[in-house]
Amino acid sequence: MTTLAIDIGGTKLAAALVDDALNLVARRELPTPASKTPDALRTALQTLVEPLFPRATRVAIASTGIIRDGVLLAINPLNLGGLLNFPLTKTLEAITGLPTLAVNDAQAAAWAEYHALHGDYRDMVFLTVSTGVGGGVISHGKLLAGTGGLAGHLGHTLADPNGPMCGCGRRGCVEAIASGRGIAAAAVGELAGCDAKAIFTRAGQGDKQAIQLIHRSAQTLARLIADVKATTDCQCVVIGGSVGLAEGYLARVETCLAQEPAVYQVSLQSAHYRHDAGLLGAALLAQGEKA
Ligand code: ADP
Ligand code: BMX
Ligand code: ZN
Repeated sequence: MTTLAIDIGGTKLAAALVDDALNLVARRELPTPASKTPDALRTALQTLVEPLFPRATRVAIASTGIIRDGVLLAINPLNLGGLLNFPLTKTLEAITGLPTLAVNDAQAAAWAEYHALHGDYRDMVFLTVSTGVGGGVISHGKLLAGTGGLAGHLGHTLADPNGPMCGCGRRGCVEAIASGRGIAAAAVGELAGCDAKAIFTRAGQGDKQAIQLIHRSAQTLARLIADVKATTDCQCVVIGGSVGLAEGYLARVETCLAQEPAVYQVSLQSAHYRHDAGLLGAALLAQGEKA
């Protein structure tokens, strides 16, 4: 079977064809439209998948947002230009005529990364530091989705009660500080208006504010990881997303985590599948569904 895998993030849309051996070909990417109206996302998805779906037998989507009954419900609508909900499976079924499965992006990536681990792992947590901060929890070898799809939304745990407002309506979430959007939102002066990617470039050139903004993100993520260790007793935490995979970021998180008491220490790894973890996890989950 050939799966058309789609990854919907707050910044970019990706799609590729994935075979049963998890080989990924014909990968395409487009920017995520920042629009409150579902039409813009529908049109972008159609453009993205049009050259691919004639070669596929099913569709598997990893998407930002809470995925409930095939519908995307934003917990942080600001990450999607204000879009609150979107009928994901219905839209892709209408475009492609193929059976479609949808799952949260970080949950999907967690599933792929769990399968890439070597050794006797039963409990692991995946964190994406990207437009937002997402999470996926594997407990006793099972992916936790929760009854309503909310499980693993670790970016919306509390980092600082006096911190910035989060788009989810809560003040001081991890996401509001550590995510790409959170890093960019805190920039002032010369760096005001820069995105996280540009801030990483400036940090590489020695800019003090840029280095401090990245440190604040890494410190916040490390504290979250200590909380995650206390909650799940996971054997490892895997980090993905473009911020999470940026050069030097994981090392900073490791340095911050090392300052926590020994009981909270856990091994950290970069995502084995890098930027394709969501695509491959969705494809794997579709393989596991007996049609
Ligand atoms: P999505 O959230 O759509 O899944 P990404 O994982 O690419 O997409 O995350 C987007 C965020 O990562 C943005 O805030 C962007 O500025 C930032 N970013 C993209 N590329 C890099 C990079 N090379 N280094 C650091 N940050 C990056
Ligand atoms: C947000 C939330 C999560 C998602 C996470 C990472 C929305 C639209 N998304 O916390 O569901 O997993 O961002 O998403 O509320 P990404 O866009 O950064 O990949
Ligand atoms: Zn929040």
